[in-house]
Amino acid sequence: MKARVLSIAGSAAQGSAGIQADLKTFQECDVYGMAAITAIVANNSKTEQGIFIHDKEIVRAQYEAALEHVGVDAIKTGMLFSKELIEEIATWLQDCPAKQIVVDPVMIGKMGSQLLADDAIAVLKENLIPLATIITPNLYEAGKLLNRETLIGNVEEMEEAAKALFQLGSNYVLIKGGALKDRAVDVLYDGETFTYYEKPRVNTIHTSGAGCSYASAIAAELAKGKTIEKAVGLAKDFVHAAISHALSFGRGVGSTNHAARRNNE
Ligand code: PXL
Repeated sequence: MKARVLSIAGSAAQGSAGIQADLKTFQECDVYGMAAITAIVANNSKTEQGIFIHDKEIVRAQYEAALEHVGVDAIKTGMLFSKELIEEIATWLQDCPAKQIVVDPVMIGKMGSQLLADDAIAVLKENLIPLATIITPNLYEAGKLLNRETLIGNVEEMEEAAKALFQLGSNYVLIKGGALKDRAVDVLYDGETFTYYEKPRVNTIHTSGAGCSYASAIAAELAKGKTIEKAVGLAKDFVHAAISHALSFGRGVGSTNHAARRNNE
């Protein structure tokens, strides 16, 4: 049977991030993609109110429909926004049939949208992260989860942070170093050993959706039965290609290019 992956995340109307990025990634990774949409993000430069959070009943209905009609091998979570939604989703995931759960602890979008409420960090840490196979914070998110005052700035600090985050209860921690000054290196920790994933830094501002796509590609590879170490490597290659061939639409931050690996192989 085709591997099945469900994303529980927000819709990013501009198409680069969120559910849109997740589904494009699932397709490129040749898994069957599904979506339970937690919120609609429709920010633009002229409006103040562009974020609409779904009630938990709306998210639950989608989750149950996906599981009943198709079933699921892996779940990826992205923008969950509220304490209430995270508490609710954690109760479903406690006894869900997915063998792999990828939690991307998104907090702020590339365009500055707030994707996680300030009072939701505690339940993310206490209720959801312990259920995760792997969590995929960037440097900023890792720092926030650990109440760090200063930004994580080098590989040694990433290792330290990965050890501390591992205590929250996921099986693996992947800290993404995309925001490091000199190297684009990511650090995977399994409680014993570190694995490093490094690619040359790509000089572009058009990286919207990179984090969503990375976590989704990991979920897709896990659903197909790859080990974590292999899944992260394949996902890193996918996202590196997507950033190397990023798309600009002539204004602001452009999109990662999900078709890049396929078009440039
Ligand atoms: O890139 C993070 C992200 C995740 N989810 C949604 C988003 C964004 C960024 O804009 O809109 C829904």
